[in-house]
Amino acid sequence: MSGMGDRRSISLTEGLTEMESDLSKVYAAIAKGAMRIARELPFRVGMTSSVNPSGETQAELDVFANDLFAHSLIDTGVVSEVASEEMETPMTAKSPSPRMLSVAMDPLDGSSNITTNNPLGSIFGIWRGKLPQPGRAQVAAAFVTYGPTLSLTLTRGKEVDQYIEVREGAHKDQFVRAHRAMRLPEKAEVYGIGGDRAAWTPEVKKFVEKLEARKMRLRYGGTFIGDFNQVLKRGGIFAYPMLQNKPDGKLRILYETAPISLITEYAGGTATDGRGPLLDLKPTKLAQTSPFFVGNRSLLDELRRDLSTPGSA
Ligand code: FDP
Repeated sequence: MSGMGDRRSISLTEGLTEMESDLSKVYAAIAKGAMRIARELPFRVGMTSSVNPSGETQAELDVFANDLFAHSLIDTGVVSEVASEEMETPMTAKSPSPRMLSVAMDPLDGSSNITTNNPLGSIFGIWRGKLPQPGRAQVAAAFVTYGPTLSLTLTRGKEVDQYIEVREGAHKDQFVRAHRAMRLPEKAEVYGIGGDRAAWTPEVKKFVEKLEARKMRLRYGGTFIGDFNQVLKRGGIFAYPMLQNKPDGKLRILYETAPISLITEYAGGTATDGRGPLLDLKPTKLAQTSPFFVGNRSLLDELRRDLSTPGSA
């Protein structure tokens, strides 16, 4: 992975010139929205009385982030459809066309962390044409972390770059490239597995016991994006597996796991639902969930072997 800062600081505006113009407009809208949300965060920590399509009570910030991103993405003029974890039906452009881009997003990942001041995120998968489509068909993907720093990680061709917001100096209030062509480190350091341990399948339980025996570091903060970002930087595995009472796990394919799987593959890692590549799943519903495991190839190969030999993992 490249170190902090290229020799000369590259701003996001410069980085976007290396991309197709419709995609650069989408990334610019995401960057602008992310900065706005980061500034609003301290003032919007309440809950609303409404629920999202998955039945979860919406936080004020969920609604704010959803409206902001959905409108600004449609306003780029290159996006025909925005599907979101927070909307029952997608928002569409006035004159949609199959050649235009479609965005599936989780506008605010990890809402339960709002009140505790832990990291939050936003996730975006970008396709051409109507959704749902398999993750493999994505033209690009991006995620934002709202943490000690505001970062924007995005695919550029088949590479992954990470930008951070600069708070002083010549690039004040701009995103500047901190990492170009990121790669997952070979050494796997951290792991974070969601769901009730008692509800894990015996194979998942035994796999995790092996990670523990190797003294890998447990990192589970309750925001998928925050936890995944640690895997991207430190190597390891994040999972929200199949549970005894929830065989399809919790995380949504289009809004959450497909975009992160694309980013992971471009950074040299891989992701699976426990049966095959996550990116090859063909969701038929926008909010469809699946079991999810993402991280270093070597660990995921090991997991695949353990999952395919039930009881003897
Ligand atoms: P949240 O419910 O707070 O929105 O997207 C769902 C998600 O957060 C992920 O960000 C997170 O990894 C996971 O759920 C946490 O679920 P658990 O509370 O079951 O651990």
